[in-house]
Amino acid sequence: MNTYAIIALICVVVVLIAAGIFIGMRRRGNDSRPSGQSQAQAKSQPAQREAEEGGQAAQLGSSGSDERQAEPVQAGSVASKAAEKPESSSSSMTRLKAKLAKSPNPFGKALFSILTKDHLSESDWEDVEDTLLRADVGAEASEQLVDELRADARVRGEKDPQAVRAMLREKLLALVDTGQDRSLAASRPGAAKPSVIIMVGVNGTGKTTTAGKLARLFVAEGKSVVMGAADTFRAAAAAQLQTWASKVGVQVVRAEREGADPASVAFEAAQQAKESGADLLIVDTAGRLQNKANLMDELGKIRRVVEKNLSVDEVLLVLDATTGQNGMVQAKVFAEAIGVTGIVLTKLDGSARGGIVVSVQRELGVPVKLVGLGEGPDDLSSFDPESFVDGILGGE
Ligand SMILES: Nc1nc2c(ncn2[C@@H]2O[C@H](COP(=O)(O)OP(=O)(O)OP(=O)(O)O)[C@@H](O)[C@H]2O)c(=O)[nH]1
Ligand SMILES: [Mg+2]
Repeated sequence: MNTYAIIALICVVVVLIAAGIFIGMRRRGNDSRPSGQSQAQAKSQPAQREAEEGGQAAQLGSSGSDERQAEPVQAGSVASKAAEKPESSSSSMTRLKAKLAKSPNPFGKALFSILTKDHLSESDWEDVEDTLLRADVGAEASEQLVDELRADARVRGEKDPQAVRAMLREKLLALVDTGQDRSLAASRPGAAKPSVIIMVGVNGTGKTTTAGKLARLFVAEGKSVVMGAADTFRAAAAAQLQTWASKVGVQVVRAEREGADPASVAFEAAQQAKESGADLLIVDTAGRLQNKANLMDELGKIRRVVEKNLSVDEVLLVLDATTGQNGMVQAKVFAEAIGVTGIVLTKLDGSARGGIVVSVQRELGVPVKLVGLGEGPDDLSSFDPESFVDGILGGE
């Protein structure tokens, strides 16, 4: 091989080596980026997420459109917000029983301190009666309790404070009446489906708030609820109900304009509750003064139109515990206008006059079924006479 051939061969080898190095460097550069496969995955993951989100959005969209069909106004707010999980009824009962037992109307405590005196004078007995009257127990019941206490040999002879307390507790329990059925018709075995609850009362007693709290309680029990905003007096009233309902994913049937006929909303709500097979229909009504005859007639009409589709199981009269004996006058007129099956005593958390429980039950012959113990969403409790009496007796 001559010199030229050797040089040519070396040049070829050098070129081949250089080409090899160049290709190797390109490979390494490529390895620092995703391989063909991982690039595809990196692309496919967001694509998959998009697809999933798209699917969820589509699902929300479809339920939103269901809501829109059922409830043309503000339907989106029900469907698009995640529903809150209300407190379970057993946990709220324990919490609220404790709250009720700490109620700020310890008139029983005042009675107790009089009754444990060494010698009870006439003026002491007058103090006992005054204490009962101030707590809104009502004249008739107060007199009866004083007579019973005076006649009771144990009071005259008993000096042990614990025994006096136990006796007083027993008498107050009898006055509050432990024998009544305080359950809501909707919660009884074999309840109608849908069961109907209509909320009534004068202005500002807590009807809408209680309707909202009640809906939460039923949702917590796994029941399906439809609400009817038959307070068409102010647009804000339906919006207020809608806010409560949206939090727990409940459908509200409401009028599209302020001033619409409340009975027609109630009729529509009953029809929708029936068609959708809901467990419950809760109808909120506008506050009204009991002396406005036309407004009281309107309540009767609301009841009658609902009854074209469903039977009305429960009419709850919502009374503000702080209004005292005025509440009694209201209660009677409402009972005549629409029939009342139970009383909700609201704002008991801020009232020193828990005795209204006794007077209203006596006056109407219907039990206090629920008590409002605050503005919080889960501050509604079934009325428990024992916790209530412990509350009015105050701590040991
Ligand atoms: N402290 C306390 N406040 C309550 C309770 N129940 C309701 N409220 C408050 O009372 C006010 C009136 O409540 P609403 O539910 O709007 O009363 P309403 O009866 O629907 O009023 P109208 O529809 O205007 O007649 C609100 O500020 C509620 O938060 C309760 O049990 N305790
Ligand atoms: Mg209201």
